[in-house]
Amino acid sequence: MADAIAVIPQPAHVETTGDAPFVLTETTTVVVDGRPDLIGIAVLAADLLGRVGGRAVEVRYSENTASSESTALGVVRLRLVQSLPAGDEAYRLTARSGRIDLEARTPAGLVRAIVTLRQLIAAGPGGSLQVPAVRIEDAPRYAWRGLSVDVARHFLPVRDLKVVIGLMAHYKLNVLHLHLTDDQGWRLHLRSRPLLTRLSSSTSVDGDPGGYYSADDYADLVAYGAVRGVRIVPEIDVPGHVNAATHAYGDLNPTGEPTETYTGIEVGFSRLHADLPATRPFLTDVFTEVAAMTPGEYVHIGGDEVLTMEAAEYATLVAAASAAVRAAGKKVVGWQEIAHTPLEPGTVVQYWDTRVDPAPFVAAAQAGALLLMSPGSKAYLDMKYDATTELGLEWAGHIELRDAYDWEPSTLVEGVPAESVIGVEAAVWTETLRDLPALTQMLLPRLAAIAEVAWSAPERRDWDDFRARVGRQAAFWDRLGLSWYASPQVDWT
Ligand code: TNX
Repeated sequence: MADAIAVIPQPAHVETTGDAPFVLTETTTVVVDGRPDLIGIAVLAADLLGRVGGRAVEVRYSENTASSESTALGVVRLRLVQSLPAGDEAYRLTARSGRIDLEARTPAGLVRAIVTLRQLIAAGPGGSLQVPAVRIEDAPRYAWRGLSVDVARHFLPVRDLKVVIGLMAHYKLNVLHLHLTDDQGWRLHLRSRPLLTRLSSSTSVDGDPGGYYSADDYADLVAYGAVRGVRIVPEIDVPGHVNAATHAYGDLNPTGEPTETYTGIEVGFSRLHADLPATRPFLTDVFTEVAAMTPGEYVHIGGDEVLTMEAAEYATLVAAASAAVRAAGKKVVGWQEIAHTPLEPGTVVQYWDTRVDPAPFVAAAQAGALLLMSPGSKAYLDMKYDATTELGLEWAGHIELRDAYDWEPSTLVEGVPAESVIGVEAAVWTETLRDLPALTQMLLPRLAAIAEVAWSAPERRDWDDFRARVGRQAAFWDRLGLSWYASPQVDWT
């Protein structure tokens, strides 16, 4: 029975009880208290279970079903309880014949329980579907478990991003970081700055088609993520990577003229100017509006790869962007390079460039910054798997599945205080990835590895065990019609 349990990421505590399994039948019903914040989750659970079973699963609200609950076989009961260990995403799952209990302190915890349940469903005798009798208690290691997606180099429509959000939720990731702007395109419509999308959204790398999210599209993504326990962190990348902005608003340039569109893949050439009168109003407008559209706590200001600017001007512009974000009531996230500037305590600094001296990054942590770990050589899922991989880049090396799995976020950078690390984020840059199949080919299977690094306690992680579990994910990806990479490190079943 134990090998029927192949959950990714590995839960904190799993105990098989040896009882008869729970069998999914046409009477399997999701039962939940009729609280408004639980209805969406119950519908999600019924939807996910129904898809696995190939037939609709009903939802019942418990005040109407007190009697049927005790008699009906096949109840999946969702409940909020206060008795679990602290942590918004902790949950308990108890499965036995006729009844499964999913308990958590918050709706987000119930979502984690639901995807664990979904992963436990396996083929039983006679074509049945069953869940082994098991008791699971689980909670994440890190509060921030993210994926950064570059929708600027190539645009991904909302329907494709929803597939990505679904995959993230399936592996208990909880932050979708959207890299919304870069030299090649501006992907979010802002009422305060309409020319950004009007003039700079139709371009992409290599002359491919562009696109942008309307305010309604963005709200739709936020809502789709919220039901699945995935929050959106929008990134507006400044003061470099801004050619889409300087193309739309010529007053951001010393000449006063718009820059040309850019569809190549060089980095580091575009920039804002601290001494131009248009610059600060631009930062204020953009960050204020993006913050207002975003219910989550964080807004990302970018800050990476500004190769043509003096340190003092860079620091001035990072401070101006940060001030606009804070004035709008949000916390600041920025790439590693912002560690070269004075930071307010609590600023999140995202480590990525494994080629440079990490001393400023370590110093920022010692001065009160929080660290998000996205090491290019482990977590950059746009890196090729090996020399034969058709798509992707190579500047941080090749990343096979085991490379993405076998690393420890708290000790990767020497001298970092372990308690400063708030989480782990994978990143996928899209210079060479022009659509969803290309994207998932790079994400799968490595996203599952990063998810386990972020969720599971170090003593619960084991490469050979992960290898066996991930081998059983292929059927799920195939069922969703997703393209994925058949790593030779895994026996795919
Ligand atoms: C570095 S990571 C970049 C991106 C590129 C990526 C390609 C970071 C903060 N900047 O602009 O797309 O490498 O792997």
